[in-house]
Formats: sequence, C-alpha cells, structure tokens
Amino acid sequence: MARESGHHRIVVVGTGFAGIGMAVRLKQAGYDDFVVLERAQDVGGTWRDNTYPGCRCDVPSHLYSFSFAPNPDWSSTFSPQPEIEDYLRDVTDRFGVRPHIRFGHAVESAHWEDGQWRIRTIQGEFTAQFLVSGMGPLAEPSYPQLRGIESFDGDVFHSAQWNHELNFSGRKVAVIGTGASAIQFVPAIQPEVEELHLFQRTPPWIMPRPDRTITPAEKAVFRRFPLAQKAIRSWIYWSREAMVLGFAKLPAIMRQVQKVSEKHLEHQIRDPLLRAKLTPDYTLGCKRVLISDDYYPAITQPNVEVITDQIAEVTPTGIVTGDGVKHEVDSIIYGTGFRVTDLPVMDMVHGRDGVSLREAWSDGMQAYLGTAISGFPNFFMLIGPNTGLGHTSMVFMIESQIAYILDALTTIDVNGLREVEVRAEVQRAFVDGVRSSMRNTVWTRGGCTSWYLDAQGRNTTIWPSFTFRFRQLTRRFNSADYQTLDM
Ligand code: N01
Repeated sequence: MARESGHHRIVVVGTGFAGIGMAVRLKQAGYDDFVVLERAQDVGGTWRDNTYPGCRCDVPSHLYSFSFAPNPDWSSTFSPQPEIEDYLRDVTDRFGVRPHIRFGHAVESAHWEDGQWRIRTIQGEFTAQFLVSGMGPLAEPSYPQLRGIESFDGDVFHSAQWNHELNFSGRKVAVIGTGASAIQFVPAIQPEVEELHLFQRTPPWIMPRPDRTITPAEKAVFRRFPLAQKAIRSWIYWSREAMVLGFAKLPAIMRQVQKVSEKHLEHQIRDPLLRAKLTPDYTLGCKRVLISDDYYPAITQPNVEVITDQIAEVTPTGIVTGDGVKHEVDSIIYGTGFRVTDLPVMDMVHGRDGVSLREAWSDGMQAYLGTAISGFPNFFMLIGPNTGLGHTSMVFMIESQIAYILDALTTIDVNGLREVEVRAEVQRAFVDGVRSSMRNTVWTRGGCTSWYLDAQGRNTTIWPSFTFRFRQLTRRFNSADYQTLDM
C-alpha cells in the first residue's frame, strides 16, 4: 500500500456511519481537500467488525440509515449485519468518497501544534486545519479481567472479533455476558455446540422482536415512491421518540412497559427457577433494552446452563465459579461489550499545551453539544460525550452533528476565521444542564449499573432528552460560543 502523508484542510478519522456520513456531506458541500483515515482495509466500523452469527440491528432499518440515502432493499425490518455493512460500502461508492479514504492508516496520535493538527498514523504523518473524529464508542472490545485466563488451553475470543475458523460442533463453550451481542449469537450457536455454559452477571430486560421480511411488493413501492418509505421512517422516528418520556422524563412509565417484558419472559420460560434467574431487579431501560424472540427458547435447551455465580478463576480446562463448581469448557467467548467510557481516543488526541483528552476529562467525558471540547481548537467529535441513545437510531444524532460541523466550516469561511475553540464557560453550562437533566432519568434512578456510566457513576454517554431537541441545538453554529482567531 502506498505510504501517504501531507497536509489537508480536514482530516476525518474512521469509516463507520460517522466518518462516512461526514465524508459524504463534506463532498456534497463542495469540500475536496479532505482525507478519511481508516485503520482497517474496508469501511464499516462496528458493522464491519461485528460479524458474529446472528448479528443484526435492533433499531428498525428504515430509520437506521442515512436520511440522504434511503435503502428500498432492506430484506427485513431489522436488518442483518452483512446488509448494513454492504449499505455502508454502497454509500461510500455511490457518493464518491472512497478516493478520499486512506485504508490501513491507524491513527496513533493527534497533536494541536503551531495552529494545526499533526496526526501520526502507522503509515505516515498528516497535518490538517480541522480534525474530525468518527471513532465511535463501540470500536474497542472490553475484556474482563479474569484470574488465570492466560493459563486457559482452549480458544478465547471476543464477539467483535469472531473466530470463524472454529467449528462448534461437539464443543463445550462458555459465553461470558448477556448483553445485546450475546443474546444474538447464543441462539445462533446453541444448536451446534455440545454444551453451552452461559455466565450471566446481570439479566437484561428483553422485549419481543417484531421483525418480519419486507416483501418484494413493498420494496417495489419504496423504489417507485420514495415518499412512502420516508413516511414509514417518520412514523418509526416519532413512535420511538415517544419512549423518551419513559426513559428521561417519567421513569415510572417504564415500569408499565416492563410488564410487556415480564409477560414475554413468563411466556417463554416455564421453569420458575430459571425464570427467577432471568428476572432483572432494576427498572426496564436502566440498561439497554434488548429485543429477541429466540434467546429465551435457546437457553431452555438441555445443552445450555445459565450460571449466575460469580466467576472466581479460569484454569487450563475451564471456569471455576464462586461456589467452587468447575465448568469444563473448550472455548470461551466474551460477549462483554466495549470500552465506552474509557475510549482509546482519550490518549490519542492532545489539544493546547499537549493536554490529552484523558487529562481534560478528569471530571468525566464532556463536550459542548457532544461535539466540541474546550482546549481542543478546530477539533470536532462525532458520537462524543452524551450523544448516545438507548431508544432510537444513532444515525439521527450523527447527522445532527455533521450538519453542525458543516455550519461551523461555513461560518469559519464566511468570517475568514482560522481557529475556533469552544469557550470553557459555554461548555460548562451545557454540561451542567446535561447532568441536571440526567437526575430524573431511568439510567440514574433505575437501580442498576451499566456501561452508560463511568467509573465514578456519571452518565457521560447518553443524551438525556428528545433527539429532536439535540437537532434543534445543533442546527446553527453560533460563533459567540467560541473563541475565534482570524486568518
Ligand atoms: O455489550 P454489553 P454488547 N464478568 O456491554 C457482561 C450495541 N449493540 O456487546 O450487565 C462477567 O451490552 C455484562 O454484565 P453486566 C448496543 O449499543 C447494538 O452486548 O455489566 N460479565 C453484560 O451482560 C449494545 O448495548 C446492536 O453485569 C461481564 C455483557 O457482558 C452495545 O453494542 C447489537 C463482565 C456486556 O454487555 C454493547 O453490546 C449488538 C465481567 N467482567 C450490540 N464484563 C444493535 O443491534 C461485562 N460483562 C444496534
């Protein structure tokens, strides 16, 4: 691969929904002097990396796609991972952004020096006036610290780094974790494995999955009348937006919604002992609400054991739990999620005076509108702090941020500016507002711990309000919120 370096007006990092969306919009707005740095050899981000069997979206596809690139060909209402990966490849090519992408360019560091960003990659150095991070929070697997794991003789891998070489038939497999990923791959591997030992630390709330195939006739209608698909997208958007009332405003509503999940559990799990193990003791919504019709049936099969005792240690041949029982296994699969509040980008990006994001965030991850950070001039972060969602499509938030960044670039050009840096007091007031809105949410009051919270228990990941409110706030870049430096 050609080694490349050089100066560009804008450097974007990552080619998931965030980086690709940013690149398309830059191109459409007439910017040409930009590159997108990607560590892998193809686009797709988390949808490229997560290839575990059963992986699919748990947000309806008509909404989980770019507003500017509807896809009339989704095969079902909740699309499988390969289709989403293909969709991102197709958008990349259709909108002509592939020539801007530099594959195999893992970013090692980015420093603000002499009024520009100096970005070191494993293949060379780039400089840029603006740096946009599209390194999403679901990119770096989180591995549990298990005593003795290095002594284990079998295969060990994470759900985001699936070992497709492994033939599960006749194998005894341990799965650690029962989150969004595990509840998708457990039903897929259960029929193949000889024994499945499922280590559950906290049971998730699971709702029925109202998935269905999209018929050829429907696809033809969407192709011929794009407005029909747009109308469905709107309907999905608003019906999901109504859920914010329960998540963020009146968590008591969630206890009513919980009844649907309780019924689902009761209906699918007949054994009262197993049902007790699977019944959460916190309010629905406190952790991400999962949807599945095949998880409970899979774990009632005779080759599955749900283990709720804490893992004490790993030996060369299995896992020992706190009750002293040894579970002999050939393979261990981590379904243990991602480093969401301990992002690698925190050690990578250094702003004014060499201060890293980790240092700037000693009081928790924070950014103005989840996008701009005081002390980090000309830096924008897609899917930054408190832009995550539990109820609807992240693509909506990403597109809001992209529009904000484009408006920032226009404002900068129109006013002949060289640097913009959000004012510390503006960021502080915004973050105080977010933290105060968080007090009444189900994520704070629901009685659980979750990956939404950082080590200090602060929710620095989720947007605590309606997503249309976020869109309103990001509609215009107001230069009064920023310290600016003229050309
Ligand atoms: O990870 P998770 P995931 N010992 O963090 C357990 C997105 N996603 O990969 O609940 C034992 O949800 C942990 O237990 P506990 C989506 O945003 C989207 O499943 O912390 N167990 C939990 O059960 C999702 O939320 C789709 O007590 C340990 C599990 O591992 C996010 O990705 C599909 C442990 C981790 O669950 C992450 O999902 C799939 C330990 N040391 C994923 N550490 C869509 O469809 C962790 N656990 C869009």
